[in-house]
Amino acid sequence: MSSKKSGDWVLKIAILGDAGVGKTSLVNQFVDNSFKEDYKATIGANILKKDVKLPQLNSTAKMVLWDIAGQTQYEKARSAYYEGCSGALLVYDITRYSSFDNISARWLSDYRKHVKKEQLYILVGNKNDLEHQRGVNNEDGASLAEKIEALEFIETSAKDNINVNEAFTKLAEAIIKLKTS
Ligand code: G3D
Ligand code: MG
Repeated sequence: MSSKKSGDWVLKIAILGDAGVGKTSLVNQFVDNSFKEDYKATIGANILKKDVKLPQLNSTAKMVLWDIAGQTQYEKARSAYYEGCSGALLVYDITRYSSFDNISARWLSDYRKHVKKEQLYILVGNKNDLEHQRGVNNEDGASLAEKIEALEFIETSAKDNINVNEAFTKLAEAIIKLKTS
C-alpha cells in the first residue's frame, strides 16, 4: 500500500446525465452547500473544484468537477470533457424513467466511447425527496448499477442535501483505492 500524503490526488470527474436530472444542483450543493431554485441551463461545461478529506484512506483529493451540459449541440466538445477523466457520476432523476433509460443508452456508451482506460463511475438516482413522484424503484437502480459494473449506487437529493457528500466522496475513495491497490 503506498503512503500518499494530502493533496497528492487530483481527480477529474465528469458529471453526466440528461438535462434537468440535477447535475448542476448536485455539484453546487457539494461545493457550496447551497441549493438554488433558479439555476440557468448550463452552457458548455461548468468546472468546479473541491478538496475532499478521505479519512478512510488517510488522504485528501482535489476533485475537479466537470458539469457538462446535456444539450446535443455540445456533442462535439465531449472528447475534451473526457480527456484525462478519472471517473464519472452517472445521474438520473428518480421521477423520470427516460432519464434512467438514457444512462445505458446514452451516457454510459458516450463515456465508454471516450474513456478507454479504467471505467470508474457511480450511479446516482437524484431527487429522492420526490418520493410521491417516484418512477424508478430503488431496486431497479441497484440492479442497473450491478449490470453496468458501477462502483456504487446511491440515491440523493440535491435539494435536501441527502447523500450528496457521500456520493462524491465514495467515488473519490473508490478511484483512489483502485489506483493504489
Ligand atoms: P441539470 O444540471 O442536470 O440540467 P439542474 O439539472 O441542476 O439544473 O436541475 C434541474 C431542475 O431540477 C431544477 O429545477 C432544480 O431545482 C431541480 N432539482 C435538482 N435536484 C433536485 C432534487 O434533488 N430535488 C428536487 N425536488 N429538485 C431538484 P427548475 O425548476 O429550476 O428547473
Ligand atoms: Mg446543469
